[in-house]
Amino acid sequence: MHLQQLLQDMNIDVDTFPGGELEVRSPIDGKIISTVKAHSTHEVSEVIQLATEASQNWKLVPAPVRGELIRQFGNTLRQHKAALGRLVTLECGKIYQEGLGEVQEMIDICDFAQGLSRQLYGLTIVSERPGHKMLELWQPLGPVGIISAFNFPVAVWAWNAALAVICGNSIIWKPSEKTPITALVCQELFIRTCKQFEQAPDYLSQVIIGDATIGEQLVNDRRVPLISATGSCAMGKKVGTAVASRFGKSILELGGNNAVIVAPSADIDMAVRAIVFGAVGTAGQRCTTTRRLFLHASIYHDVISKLKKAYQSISIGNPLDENNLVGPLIDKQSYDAMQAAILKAEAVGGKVTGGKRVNQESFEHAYYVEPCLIEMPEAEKTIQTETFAPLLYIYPYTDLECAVALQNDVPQGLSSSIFTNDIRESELFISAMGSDCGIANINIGTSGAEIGGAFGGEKETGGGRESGSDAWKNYMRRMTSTTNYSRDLPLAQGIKFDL
Ligand code: UN1
Repeated sequence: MHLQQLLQDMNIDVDTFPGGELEVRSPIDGKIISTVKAHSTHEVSEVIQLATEASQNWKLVPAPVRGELIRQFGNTLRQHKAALGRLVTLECGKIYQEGLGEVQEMIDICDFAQGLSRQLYGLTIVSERPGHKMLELWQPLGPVGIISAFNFPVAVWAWNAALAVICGNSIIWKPSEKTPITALVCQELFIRTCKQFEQAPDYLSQVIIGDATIGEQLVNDRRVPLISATGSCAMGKKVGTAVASRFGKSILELGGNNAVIVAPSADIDMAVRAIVFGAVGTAGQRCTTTRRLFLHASIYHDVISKLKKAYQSISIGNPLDENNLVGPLIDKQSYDAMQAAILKAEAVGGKVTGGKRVNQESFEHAYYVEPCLIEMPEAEKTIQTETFAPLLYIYPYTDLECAVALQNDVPQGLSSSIFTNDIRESELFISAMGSDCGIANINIGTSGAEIGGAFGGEKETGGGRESGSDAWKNYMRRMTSTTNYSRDLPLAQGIKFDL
């Protein structure tokens, strides 16, 4: 699959991207597919200036008209879904079905955002003073910086971009340096849509390419009131503190350490399917990947043997081949981290099944691995770190409240799920005594969230919410306005101040 062909399929001129010093490799075979030019510090500053000017114009366009642009962008994506899905696969290595799923997620958020563009509702609030009324209004922010990770190279940008744009902001995208081509292509498709749309100002959307220093520059610039960042907890800590130190706003969507609990009453076959998809999908490289499994002692062996059987049937290989369910890891660094985690688990008595490198002869410079199950000794403290690889740590439990406590006993708080047919257990799980995560599912796995809900998690996951529900409010500033329509000037709190 050649990059040139995919670009042609989307009517993108190959010369649109001048080559440069940054090499882009496909994890499918580890070979260079293109080079791209990184932005200089001066250029990034210029981009921010242009974004500031664009936002001044865009915020004057009525929100439903802004929504119309996003509707049209959704249609552009529909037109190129297959080619863009393939490009996602080529650049980040997820299987083609998942590449298509990612583009579908972009289309869905466009529809959602367009609907929202007529529903950016404020409030009317009764006043304690006669002849007064209060309003809560929502206003655009300005340029929004979006930092995205390699594992969802297009969908996470779209969640942020679609909402930020209908809310009246301009956008600046800093994609992962591992996946800049998908970003440049999405930008091209967005610009193409803007060109047909009279009210869209130039530079409404821009992309900056480069390493972490470019990201830091964006994060530290006061002209960018909101930074939405997706990535590791370590990255988020830096971004969050830097933005806070200049009193900017941030939306952080960071690491997870997501668990599934399987209770005695669960539909075991359903649970196994969900666990396998959650643990091995995207080769374990989703922030929502299932990383820990708590199995009730009464069903422990049954589930383990079914999991082992399922794991054996998983075909691993070229993600463009639709027979394969698991593609490569992103790079060697990721493979090394996985192997180190396996050794660490073995050292404390973990029983490891799988985890070995495969297809090395056909893909010398690519890293395909068997997904790995690790049965952990009961006494061992639940694993605290997220390794971005298909590793599933399994623990037995006897008491549900203890299992929930163990599930919560990690620094991260993104996604969680329980498989049970006992209403007492499922209600406990989503009660104040239950899961402490941003996402808590019942009889559904930890990954594959729909765009309609607010997406994000607690604790070191960063606390941000993106995508559905009222996440749009993060992309606007809240204004409280009190109007006096009386002939007096009564003060609040009954204060007398007579001149
Ligand atoms: C991510 O891995 O950063 O819920 C996002 C899911 C996807 C999004 C994952 N809809 O798995």
